[in-house]
Amino acid sequence: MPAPLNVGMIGYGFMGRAHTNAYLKVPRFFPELGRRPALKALCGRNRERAVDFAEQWGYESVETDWRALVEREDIDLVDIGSPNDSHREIALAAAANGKWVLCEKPLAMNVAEAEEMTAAVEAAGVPNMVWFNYRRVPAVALARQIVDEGRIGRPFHYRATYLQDWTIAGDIPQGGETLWRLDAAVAGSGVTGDLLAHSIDTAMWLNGPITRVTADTETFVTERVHQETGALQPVGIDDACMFLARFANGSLATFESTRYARGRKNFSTFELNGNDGSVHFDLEDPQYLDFFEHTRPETGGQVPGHLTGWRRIHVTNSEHPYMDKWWVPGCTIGYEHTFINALADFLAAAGEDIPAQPDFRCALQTQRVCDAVLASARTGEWVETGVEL
Ligand code: SOE
Repeated sequence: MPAPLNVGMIGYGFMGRAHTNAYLKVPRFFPELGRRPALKALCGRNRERAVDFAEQWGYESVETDWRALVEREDIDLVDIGSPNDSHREIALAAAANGKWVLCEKPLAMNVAEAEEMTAAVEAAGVPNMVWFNYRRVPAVALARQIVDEGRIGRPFHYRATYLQDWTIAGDIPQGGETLWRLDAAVAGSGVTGDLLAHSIDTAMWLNGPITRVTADTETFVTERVHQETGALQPVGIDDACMFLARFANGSLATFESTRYARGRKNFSTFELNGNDGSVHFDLEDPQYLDFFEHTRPETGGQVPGHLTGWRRIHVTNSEHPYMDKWWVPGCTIGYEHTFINALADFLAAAGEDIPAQPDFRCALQTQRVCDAVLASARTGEWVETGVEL
């Protein structure tokens, strides 16, 4: 029996739960992966809440200082599920201590931090990955398979939206444990880092590097009470962001994100249109992938005109990505499974000693696009992203 992989989880919020659930489930659904995660320690600043969380989810011990956690010899893997402004320092210390490092998205507050973190894990030679979980929606992975199989052909257009509506009310405060995503000092940015980072990661995974962008952002509520100080403070995040982009492969893109789209809860979509076909995905209907087939790469022949039409693929067959690990055809999986699938990919790659994707270097490219978007929104100019080609 291989040695357990001792996990030190930092953070007991939304992501602490999502990641912990993945550690618990992965050995049951991916039993071939060898090292089974063991919930060794949970780290959170508030001891009482950390103890409650540890008891509820089955962690063996509790730390309230992440520095103690990353130095513990009985920890193999450090998972950073704490707010964005803590990622850099924890990742550097974890890598220096030889730990495997998993980090919640976005990787960092900005490119400079992301570069430092990437250099640190690479110098330490430790397995690393960023939790861009939406790649692991089976329908999104199927889109990638369709691209790889040459069914899209020459790509022309990519279109992404990521819409939510939970910050419209002006009396929602900013900051503190629950609303740090609205505090620029902790989050780094608003929808650009929080939502568009997902869209950009998926876009570059499907359609290659984004080379240049031009963007505009808006902050609709400009002052909010800060939960920690009780004072009315300026809001520094982007509430909405839209940008145009060019991919290295010559295709054009539009991206739009906001937290002010009344009625949209976690509405993330993309569409890729190519010469030979198109794919469309909607995260609020995640078990489906829409595919339009024009040309068959197998024969090079066109689908007869009277038979063309969008095909709605219910992505639950055992032939579909990840689905042989889950239920019988027709039975769907959901949000939490994307984290389990991601963890399975990470463990499989680590077992073979190859980089799991998206690793820190890959997430650094997404960070480059995010920073270029924010820079463009400030200047109104097109900005080169500097993404590695
Ligand atoms: C923001 O509301 C948020 O929780 C993001 O932080 C997550 O990454 C996204 O998956 C769901 O929405």
